[in-house]
Amino acid sequence: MGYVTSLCVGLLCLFARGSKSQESELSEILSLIQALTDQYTSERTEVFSKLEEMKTELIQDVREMIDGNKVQATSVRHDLANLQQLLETDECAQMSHNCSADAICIDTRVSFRCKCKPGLTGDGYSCTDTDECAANETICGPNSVCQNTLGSHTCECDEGYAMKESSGTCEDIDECREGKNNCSTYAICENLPGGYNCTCSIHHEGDGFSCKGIEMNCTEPFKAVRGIGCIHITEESEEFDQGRESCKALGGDLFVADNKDHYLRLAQHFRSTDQVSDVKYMWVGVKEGVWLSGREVDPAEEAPENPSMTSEKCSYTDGDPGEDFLLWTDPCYYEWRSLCQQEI
Ligand SMILES: [Ca+2]
Ligand SMILES: [Ca+2]
Repeated sequence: MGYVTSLCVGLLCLFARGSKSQESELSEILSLIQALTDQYTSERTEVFSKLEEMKTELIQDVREMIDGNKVQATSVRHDLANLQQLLETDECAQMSHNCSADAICIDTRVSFRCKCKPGLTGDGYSCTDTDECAANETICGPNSVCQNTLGSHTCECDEGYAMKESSGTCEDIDECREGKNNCSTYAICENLPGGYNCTCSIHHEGDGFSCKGIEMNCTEPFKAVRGIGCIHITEESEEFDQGRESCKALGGDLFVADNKDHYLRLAQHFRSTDQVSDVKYMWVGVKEGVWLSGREVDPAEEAPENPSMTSEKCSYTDGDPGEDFLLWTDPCYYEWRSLCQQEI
């Protein structure tokens, strides 16, 4: 404040001394006023109000001097009018500024300022966009496409990917889990990076999007159960080896699940029927590496050979619909019924 005050007081003194022609002095004053105003445009309101106060006083002083001297009054009045007009004009609102179209115009007391829009660089009269995509190839992260825009850029995820808010990157959409797939009801959906696969389930054929059941030619007494196979439960309770022979005599062998899903489908089938409610335990075969209820079968411990057992323990299934359909072992001389399967 001290600087402004002393300078302005100095200007008034300069004018009052009358050492130069009034016209040139006024012009000098005006340009200094403008310089001061520009200098402090962006400063605090306190400075503005003080400056405004000083301007009013200065203009008043000049008016009084003109009235007193009656010298070149017209010219001085004209400059004063210009000064007032400058102070009152909003170049931004009147669109009389020459800021870049990509800049923001800010009105100041005697002029205006140009400021490039966010994301653009330049002096306000000319503004240039930065191509963030070219400047940083990894700005959008993996699995996305960067698109430069004026003042910014956008990141669009590749097809099959979606922006995950927690990580801020494009991650694979699990179409199978999220139900965003067109797989047939009779198909198995497999999630893949950026897509998914549909494969018709067992005993169905088609392209995965449209699947229909294939004909299952089971011979009596085997019954076709789609998704499981041709199966039959023996009437007699027998030891393991005898039960297996009974299956073979009917044209099949002991049931062996291909994988965990196959086994779960079998469990589901029995749960949905009351077929085994009075059977409970059935001899079955077992294959190495098959997972049952999340537990890996250890063939050495649970079922040494497939499907014939040479150890003293043989594999059976607990078919009680109220229980988990699990695989267990019992001494092979126990007598259970057998779950037989016929190859299609
Ligand atoms: Ca840009
Ligand atoms: Ca996917």
